[in-house]
Parts: sequence; C-alpha cells; structure tokens
Amino acid sequence: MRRSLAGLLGATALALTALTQPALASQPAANQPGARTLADVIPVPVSVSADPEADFRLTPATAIEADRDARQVGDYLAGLLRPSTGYRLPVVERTSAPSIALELGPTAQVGDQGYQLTVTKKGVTVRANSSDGLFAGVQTLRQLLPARVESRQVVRGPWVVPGGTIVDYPRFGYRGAMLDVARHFFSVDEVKRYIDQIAQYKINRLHLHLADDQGWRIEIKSWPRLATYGGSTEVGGGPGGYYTQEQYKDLVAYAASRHITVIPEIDMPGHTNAALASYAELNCDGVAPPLYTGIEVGFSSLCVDKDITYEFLDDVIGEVAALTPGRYLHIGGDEAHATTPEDYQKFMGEVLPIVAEHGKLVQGWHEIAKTGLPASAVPQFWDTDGVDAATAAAAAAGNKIVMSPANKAYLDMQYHENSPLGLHWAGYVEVADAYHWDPSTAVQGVGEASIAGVEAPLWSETLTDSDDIEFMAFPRLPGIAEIGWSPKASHDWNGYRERLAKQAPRWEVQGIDFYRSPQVDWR
Ligand code: TNX
Repeated sequence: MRRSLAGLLGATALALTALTQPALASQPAANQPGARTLADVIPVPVSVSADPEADFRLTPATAIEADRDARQVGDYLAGLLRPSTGYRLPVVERTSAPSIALELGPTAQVGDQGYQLTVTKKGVTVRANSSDGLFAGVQTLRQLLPARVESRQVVRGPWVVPGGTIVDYPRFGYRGAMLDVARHFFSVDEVKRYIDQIAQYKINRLHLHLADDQGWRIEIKSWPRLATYGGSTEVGGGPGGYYTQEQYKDLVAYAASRHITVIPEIDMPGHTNAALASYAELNCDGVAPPLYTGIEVGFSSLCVDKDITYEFLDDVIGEVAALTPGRYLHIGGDEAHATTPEDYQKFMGEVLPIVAEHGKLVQGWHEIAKTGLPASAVPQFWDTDGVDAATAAAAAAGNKIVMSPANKAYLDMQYHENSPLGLHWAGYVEVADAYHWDPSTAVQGVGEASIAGVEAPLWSETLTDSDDIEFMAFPRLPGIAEIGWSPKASHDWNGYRERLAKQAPRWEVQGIDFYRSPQVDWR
C-alpha cells in the first residue's frame, strides 16, 4: 500500500484511528507523545507506506548489522543512539538478534543517493546503492525515533520506530550550505557543530567562504602572511583567526564522515583586501592597504595586469586543491565592482586554466557566467530578480547551475524588521519565504535539467558564534534542504509547517537556539 506524497495525509488518518488504543508502550509509535509518523520526516520522503502493526522497538539486545563497506555508517548510527538509549548497540557483520541492518547492494529506484527503509516488528533495514544513500536513510531513521534520542545522556525510552516502508531519493544531487568564515571567523569546533546540524537534513555540500576583504582563513604555506596577517582580524575588529592546513584537513575529513563534500571558496578578483593588505606586491601601485573590518563590498581588486597575481593564484589554488578531495573549487567572482569588465574577462581567462591545471573544476558566483566557461563550470545564482541573461546562456550551453536566490535562500537575511541579527538588502525572509520557491522557475531560462541543486548561504557580517549561526539557519535551512531533496509535487507549506513544528523538540534537546517564527505553531 505504498502511497505517493499526495497520500501522506493518510498517515495522519491512521494515527487518528488508533487513538483509542490503551497503554503507552504498546501503542503504535504514531500515537505516542510527540507523535512521529513516517510522513513527518524533513525533507519529506518520496514515498511512504505506513504499517501501524509493524512498529519496531529498540531494546538492550538490539544490534546494528553492517558489513565492511557499511561499517562507517553503522558506527555513526551507533554513535547517535548509544548516548541516549544507553544500549550497547554493537556494530556487527551478521547477527540473529533483532537489528538495524544497513545493507549495501543493488536497490531499485533510489539512485546513488537514495535509500529504502523498511520497519517491521523484527527490525529495521536500510538498503541503498551507496554509503551516501545509507547515511541518508540513517538520518531518516533518526527522525523516526523520539526527539529525546538526541540527548547525550541516558534517558528513558521506549524507543519505538513506526512500522512501514519508505522509498526515498533526492530531486537534486547538490544540496548545499555555505558558511562565511571570513567576515567572522568560526573555530573548527563551531564548523563541526554546523556540519552535524546540516547533515540531519541530508545536506551534502559545505561551501566554505574562506577569504574576503575582512579576513583570510586558510594557511597557505607559500604565502604565509595571508593567514598570519590577513587572518588577524574580522568585522568589528575582533581577533579573527585561520585554519592551519592540518585543522582544515580535519574539517574536510569530519565533513566526509557526515557524507558532506567541502567546497572551498577563495573569492577573486574582488573581495580580496585581506590578501592585498598582506602582500604589497599584489597591488597595482605596490602599496598594501590597511586591514579592513567594515562591511562594505566591491572596493578591492587583485591587480589584473601583474604577472605576480597569477603566480600567487597558482600557488594558492595549488595548495587549496591539494587539500580538497572534492572535484570543485569555488573562485567567487562576485561583486567585482573595482575591476573593469574588460579586466574581469582577462582575469577569468587566466584563472580558469589554473584551476584546471590543478585538476579541479570551477564553481563561482553567477557573474562568472559572463566569461567563457567550460561546460563543467557551475555558476551559482544569488540575485533576487530571477533574470540573468548570462546564467541562462550558460544553462543553454550545458552548464549546471546552483540556485541560491538571496531573497529566498540567504540565511543571513533578517526574518523581519526587528530581527536582532542579519542584513536585509535582499528583503526580509520569513520561514515561509525561504520555503516558498521552486528552483526550476527561480531564474528565467534555467529549467529543471540545468539545475545542479540548491544552496543556502550564511554570510557572517552580523554573526559571531554558534548561537548566531543556529538562530539564522533554524528553521530556514531545513526548508531549503527539503526544496533540494523532495519531489516538487510534495511542496506544501501547510504540511511543511506542521512537520517543522515537530522538529523543534529535537532542536531543543540538541541545544539549537532557533528562531520561533510566528508562522509555525511550535506548541
Ligand atoms: C552579497 S551575494 C555578497 C556577500 C555578502 C552578502 C551579504 C554575494 C555573492 N556576495 O559578499 O556577504 O551579500 O548578504
């Protein structure tokens, strides 16, 4: 009795029918306090078939079954469940005990990122073609358990997973979050915390904005002053900071353990005051400007006519490429108001081959579409009016586009006039605004087939710590994640806002300081 999304309402109906049942522990999971059904998950799955007779209950005897290739996901799942349940949850290759089985093998319908999840009285099976798919299935399973499973201390069960089957796979392969660590620096631990938070919603790219006017945040061994001097401040004049290459590798590996690929961005030719301040020879006049701690944009440019500019970029791109297992490097390219259009063309004409020589593909803000791009390059649309001829032309030429319209997807926009954090140049973006858009109609001339996916950028002019990140990302980020993952036909604000409300108890247990939008009945 698989239902497509339109039929998900049925799951609620099931929950209501069973309301007459007695004793808590024997009730279907859907009727227990903080009711969870298979259809409550964010992003909402492609198809759900509930079976209230088939709930599975974790016990101290439950094992996690995972063979060698699934072991990493198995260990991750055990790490999620052990602290709150207090159960041993051994990760084993084979068991006859009731188990959560993670199976890698040919799985119909779900592609390379999807999964099938089956819950019966005897156990849970997550099956996928890839470990990314298993990991996505584990994030779904996590949301099917009570919110208190997120506790890092032992708390009381029961730990009931609602019975039934989910078949699920993403609409887009690229579902990104961006964090600006340049305007304000965030520590390795703060970034890891955000990685854990976004992974819950099946985000699989973390774009790190590593260099801007206010700070250079990654150690470059051949140009050490970039980090030690260029990284020594931030917006407002705080101490700034940077990642050593070892720390950065650790971050990349941590993200990979959450099945997230890091895309490093070195913004150029504009947004480069921190570099220009660090090395006088990079300036056309040979004079280093002072460090900058304000929030204006568009005043800096690398010197397009100097050879040293490209020697510098060859070194920087080479070192960053060597730290990057992912295929893409992001070269910014936005708001180059201090670079003439002719210089911009010339500059990109030099830089695009440098990235290729270091074995990487190019991502950039959509301004790069004005230059002669290889078809592998990915422009990232950020504007608000949905019209950009160059982006549309790139799509027509075969380039894939990442969608980040600022008036929808920018997590740094204020929610409303009195929001304590954020900017509003793209407008105020309430939870419904962030949810209510469709990537395939976001930019004229860029249809579904030309879209790599979506990304929610979080610029940090006004943000200084994890609390600030969380207040801006939650609850908007899950909406962007759903737009990137769930079928277009499932898009429905009324259903979404109810599911969103059910996430709040999880965030409370996780210590996520979210914005209690009046658009959602948080209860
Ligand atoms: C625009 S959109 C920028 C950033 C700012 C952001 C603030 C884009 C590619 N660049 O430099 O931080 O607005 O919202």
